[in-house]
Amino acid sequence: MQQDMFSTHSKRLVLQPMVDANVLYMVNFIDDPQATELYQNLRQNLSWRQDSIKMYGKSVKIPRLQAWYGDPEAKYTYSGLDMTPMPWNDALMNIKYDLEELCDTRFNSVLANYYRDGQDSMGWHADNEPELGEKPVIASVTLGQARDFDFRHNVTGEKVRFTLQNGSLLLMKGSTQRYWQHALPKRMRANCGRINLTFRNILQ
Ligand SMILES: O=C(O)CCC(=O)C(=O)O
Ligand SMILES: [Mn+2]
Repeated sequence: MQQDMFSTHSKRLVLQPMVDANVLYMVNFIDDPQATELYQNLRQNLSWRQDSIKMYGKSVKIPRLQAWYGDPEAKYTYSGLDMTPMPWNDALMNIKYDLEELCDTRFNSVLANYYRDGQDSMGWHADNEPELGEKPVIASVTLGQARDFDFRHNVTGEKVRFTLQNGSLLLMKGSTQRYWQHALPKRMRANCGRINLTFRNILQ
């Protein structure tokens, strides 16, 4: 009994019941006040940029700001954008170390996304670029406004929704990227900002 009571308050990575996937969720990877402080720090101090992508021959601004940090060799092509990493700062490096210990994996880069409000979003996609390898481990940390995050199975169309909380960690492993896409839909009522950090390992 006692142990159960404690375990609900301890930090736990919980395996999610999804077929063809290996998804784990931890509500409080970073405690609330610390996560909010980190949100403010990163919002002010990361080198945010708003990239454009070509759609039907037209240049369209993506609906969020992004920044790419990592080891110098961790170059990445994302939606046709060539991302050369900026050097790690202390805050990102500390999170990376904590994640590497928790997940027993190496990460050499992080894509930071800043959703300024509920109008900012990310469409359906999988993190399946060849430079991530066959079964990438992707550690996704949320700071700031809680937002819905959807998965959709490529074959059955099954949908699974998470509401990613301030300070939470979503870990995607195994064949998750092969069988499922994910998206961050717009939310009219979300009027605060959210930063998402997806730690990745780019293969050389
Ligand atoms: O903001 C999120 O939670 C998702 C970000 C994402 O899917 C990505 O960066 O590839
Ligand atoms: Mn993604």
